[in-house]
Amino acid sequence: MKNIESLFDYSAGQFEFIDHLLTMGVGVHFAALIFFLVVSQFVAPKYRIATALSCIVMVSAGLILNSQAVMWTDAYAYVDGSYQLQDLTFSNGYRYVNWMATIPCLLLQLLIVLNLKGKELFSTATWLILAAWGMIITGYVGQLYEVDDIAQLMIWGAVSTAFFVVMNWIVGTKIFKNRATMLGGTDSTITKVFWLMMFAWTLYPIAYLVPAFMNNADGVVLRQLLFTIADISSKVIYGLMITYIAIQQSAAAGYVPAQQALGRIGMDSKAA
Ligand code: RET
Repeated sequence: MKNIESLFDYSAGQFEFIDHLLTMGVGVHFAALIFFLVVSQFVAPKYRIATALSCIVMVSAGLILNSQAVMWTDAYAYVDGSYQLQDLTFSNGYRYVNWMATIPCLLLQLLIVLNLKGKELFSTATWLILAAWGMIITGYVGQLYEVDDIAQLMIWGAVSTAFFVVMNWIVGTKIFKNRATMLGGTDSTITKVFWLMMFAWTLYPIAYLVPAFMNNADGVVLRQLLFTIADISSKVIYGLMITYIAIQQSAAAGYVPAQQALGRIGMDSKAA
């Protein structure tokens, strides 16, 4: 199956910009990994899995972006003043497969800071993960047609979007219902998380649709730009907000390391 990246030649500027975007993505995710590892000690055990899940997402995304960057530079060579495809091809399909693991992690960390427990946690997570997998699998199939059959791309994209809407609906209802249980004034932060998700997650279907509205080398550049903004927002910034919420709730629940990290009590105090 072909992808639109294989159809065009790229100017040095276009080619290098994509290489820089992908490489920056690697750097940002691994830098954020160090941050999450260091601050996880300030998060109460009840919420620590949320921060651990961010660490897992950072490793997974950092590695896939590294392989995307290597694949991009391996696939083309500079010939007669432009970058042209050689024996290998570049594919975005690896991203979709990676989402099968990262999206469940992102959703689970949300449910943890929303204080969902027991049966409700299990059933909400199950429905969300099934909807996410339905969205990804149908989207994966659709992107296989992006060169040969735009109608198929649109049909599979529409089915995938139906799953996306269901997933967002569940996310929205849980956030707006459960934010009343949240401690330390974090109910307003979780509302911001909701809008961040709506913004960042919507960039992925726009990137999917690029072959339908910008089928040229600039479209390829735009697609990698959209993916990079989406990745950093939906994983790194999102993870920072989730961990901020986890630390605030830990402090409000009386967890001393969180209170110390927030400067609410001195280093030698035992309690607030
Ligand atoms: C697809 C196919 C076209 C329709 C829709 C899609 C949605 C993709 C999304 C991806 C989110 C990815 C994240 C990754 C984090 O690691 C599959 C592109 C709606 C929402 C958050």
